[in-house]
Amino acid sequence: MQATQPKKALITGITGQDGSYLAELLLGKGYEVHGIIRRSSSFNTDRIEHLYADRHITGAKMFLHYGDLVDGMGMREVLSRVKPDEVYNLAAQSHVRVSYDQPVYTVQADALGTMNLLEAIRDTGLPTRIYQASSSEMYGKVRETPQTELTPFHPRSPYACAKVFSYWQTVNYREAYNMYAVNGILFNHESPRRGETFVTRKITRAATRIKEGLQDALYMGNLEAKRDWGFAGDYVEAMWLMLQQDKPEDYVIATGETHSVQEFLEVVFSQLNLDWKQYVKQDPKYFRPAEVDLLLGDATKAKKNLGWTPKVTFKGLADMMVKADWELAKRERVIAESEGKKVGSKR
Ligand code: NDP
Ligand code: GDR
Repeated sequence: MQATQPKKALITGITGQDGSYLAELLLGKGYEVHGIIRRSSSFNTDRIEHLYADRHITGAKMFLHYGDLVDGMGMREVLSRVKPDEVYNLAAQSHVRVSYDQPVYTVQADALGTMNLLEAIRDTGLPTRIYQASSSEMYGKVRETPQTELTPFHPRSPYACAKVFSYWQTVNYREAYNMYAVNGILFNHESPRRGETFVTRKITRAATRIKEGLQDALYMGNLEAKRDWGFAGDYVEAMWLMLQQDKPEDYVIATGETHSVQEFLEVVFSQLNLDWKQYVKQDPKYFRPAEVDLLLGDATKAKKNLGWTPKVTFKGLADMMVKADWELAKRERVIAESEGKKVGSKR
């Protein structure tokens, strides 16, 4: 009897926060995982280093391919070579503030990049399923709270406009070509692997470094914005579930709780027995030309159809991130001391 072939998944953005958790999840389920990585002059594979096995070793299950979403020809070439069962399009210039500095590039990667991928899949003629990383940022200037799959979009940044374009192209390829193409409208999700310039990680890095005497102040933007923050590890499971259904549909993924940036500051600094007001200063540089004031998602549909619910709470998430970053700060302190650098006293 012939052994069944493992399912093949292709992840764009595998080196990012979500890509690394998703690769871990799929490898655990026995998938052969392929990832697109960008050529970079310094290593950009830190988050997936622990998953990588030399391809010459028997049993290696993860393979990396150089590529860029902006390069449509390259995407076609990888798609037709790998022939994946499932594609997870997680690659993006994902920073909202940066999208104001690099609007055209953001649109090239986050909007046209998705088109390149959808077209490449259509070209192969294979029944490949695709997950598109849509975002709660698409709701922008919110028309109703909580936000559901039916809430209208009002994007407030070049990033969000690009994501709205990709959302509708995904819907259109589903309707026009009968492709299994779905949008996960994910609300903010964080982890110890979150990029260091996103607000939660910026706070946990700074607070723990302040605790270890490595920095004195934290410069921030708008502290009043409210977000529905969940744990990335929980959210990648929802991505996978969305591609395992009989019918392709779009889903909101959220915790159903909202908290302000200031509340996140309070929780994190108090875990370290510090008073955030003594260290946090505001810098206009971190304010956005247009802000998204309040996000709160309703994931009832995901709960009902996918059986998905978040496991990690707001407090649990902050604890997890503080713990990981405190370890990191302690190691940084040891290195700084061994190099004879001046470090402050422990607070
Ligand atoms: P990250 O910023 O951590 O990761 C982005 C990934 O995309 C990285 O692997 C990056 O590569 C890659 N990338 C960027 N531009 C290109 C390009 N032109 N071609 C190929 N690869 C590229 O994002 P997250 O993991 O947090 O998010 C994953 C996706 O989900 C993104 O599309 C994001 O917009 C979306 N999203 C995220 C949410 C969140 O709260 N995290 C919520 C809703 C949606 P490199 O390492 O080389 O920079
Ligand atoms: P967001 O996440 O824009 O929601 O996009 P981010 O963590 O960058 O900002 C959240 C809120 O915090 C406010 N803020 C600051 N933000 C940053 N980065 N730095 C600061 O110093 C600061 N001070 C206050 C912001 O103004 C904002 O209101 C994230 C990304 O992952 C997107 O890719 C994703 O689509 C959405 O989440 C859902």
